[in-house]
Amino acid sequence: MTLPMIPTITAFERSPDGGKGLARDMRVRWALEEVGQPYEVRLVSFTEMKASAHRTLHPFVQIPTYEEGDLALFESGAIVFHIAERNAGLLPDDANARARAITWMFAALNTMEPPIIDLGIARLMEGDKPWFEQRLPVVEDRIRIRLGELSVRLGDADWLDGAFSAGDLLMVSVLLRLSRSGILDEYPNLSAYVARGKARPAYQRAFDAQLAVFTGKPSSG
Ligand SMILES: N[C@@H](CCC(=O)N[C@@H](CS)C(=O)NCC(=O)O)C(=O)O
Repeated sequence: MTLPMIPTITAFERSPDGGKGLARDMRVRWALEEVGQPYEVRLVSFTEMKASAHRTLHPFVQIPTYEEGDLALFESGAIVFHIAERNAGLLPDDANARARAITWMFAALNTMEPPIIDLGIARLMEGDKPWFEQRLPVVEDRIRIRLGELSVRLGDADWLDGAFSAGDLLMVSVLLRLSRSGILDEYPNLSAYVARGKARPAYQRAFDAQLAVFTGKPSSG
């Protein structure tokens, strides 16, 4: 089933990562590309994002948001879930397999993402603190614990539970945030897993579209 109208998402006019796929509209774009749903993007400046019109859409005044008719959603995980529920391709038909895929969506956002975000925050906001060098290994080791466990579970499988699902889409999106840290390289099967995600044509289209916002060049997709 196809969504009845073209949804509009919000994204940064100037993403802090320079359009390298780390802002969270990327995971929503990727999900929309996977299911073949066209979408529109409303770019917002930081000032616009913090203004009252956006606050009506997003109580925490962040991106991404998702509007489809009279439905307005926030939280990238909820948006990806909405897309996956209403379109074929991101959640299995079998009820148990579907529940497991949804479990991986939560695991990506609730278990894996928080320590990874902590590292980003530590680097960005605590780098000048006298205790930064002591805290950094603690933060990194918390990530390593989770990566080690995930690595064991993935083993030599392509995806976390059978076919590619919204669980993989979110997990790869979250792990991508480690790209610049080098930590992911310590887990070759996870590096290969992320590379498999990035190699998907839908990911490539989403990435190109996000990067095009930054470069000003139209995406090829
Ligand atoms: N849990 C939210 C997090 C959203 C979020 O942190 N968005 C970032 C961009 S990736 C943002 O808008 N940051 C600006 C801010 O928080 O002021 C989600 O997954 O959608």
